[in-house]
Amino acid sequence: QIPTVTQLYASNRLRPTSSPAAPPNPSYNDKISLIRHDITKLRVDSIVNAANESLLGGGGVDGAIHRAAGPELLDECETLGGCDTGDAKITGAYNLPCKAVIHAVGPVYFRTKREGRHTQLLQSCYRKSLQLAVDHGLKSIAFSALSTGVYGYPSGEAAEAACEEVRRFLESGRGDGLEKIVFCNFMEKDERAYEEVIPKYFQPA
Ligand code: AR6
Repeated sequence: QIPTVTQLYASNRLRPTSSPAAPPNPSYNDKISLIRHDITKLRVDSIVNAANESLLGGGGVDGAIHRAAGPELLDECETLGGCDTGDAKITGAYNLPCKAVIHAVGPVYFRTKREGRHTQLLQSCYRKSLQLAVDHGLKSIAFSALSTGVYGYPSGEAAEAACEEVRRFLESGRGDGLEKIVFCNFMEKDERAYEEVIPKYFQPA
């Protein structure tokens, strides 16, 4: 089971912050979850891969997803013609326990920060991925910590951008069809970052 924000407050794993960025909305707290896990093992409708513009695989979570899904995933990715940074494309999940894989291309931190586009591009990945899930009738979506590995995005800044965009998406009503949005981290530093940032956007009632 993947604990929701509501449950994480109840168990004291999340603590309220003194500097909230948005008013509390308890209905969101039942939709948002945080877990430290191998994303390829999650039984959710969709998982979000941290891909590159070629969509032809790579290391990190991308490599893990392609290995677990099997070679047919690459066959399908080859038909997609790549993907721009900040955008996302959806494929089947093949041997994975989820139903679909959303491949998002996060920004390379140092290059895009120089141009002042890093936040906007990372948030675009979250928004496009959420919209793809909604458009395909998928009820749950688990995000890997996009850009925080090889692409060098600092964990805290990435968690902030992600939570802000997810909150905005839910607030606009576009996420009404979604039942579960999971932040799936692999490294302790990323999970810590989410434990600090989530309370700013998803507060206890
Ligand atoms: N499950 C969940 N998260 C994972 C897993 C896993 N099995 N393995 C790693 N992570 P990265 P990026 C986390 O480097 O920074 C690839 O080569 C990891 O700890 O995979 O967006 C692509 O092909 C980190 O927090 O992606 C691109 O070329 C997060 O996944 C490039 O890397 C993302 O780290 C993309 O770089």
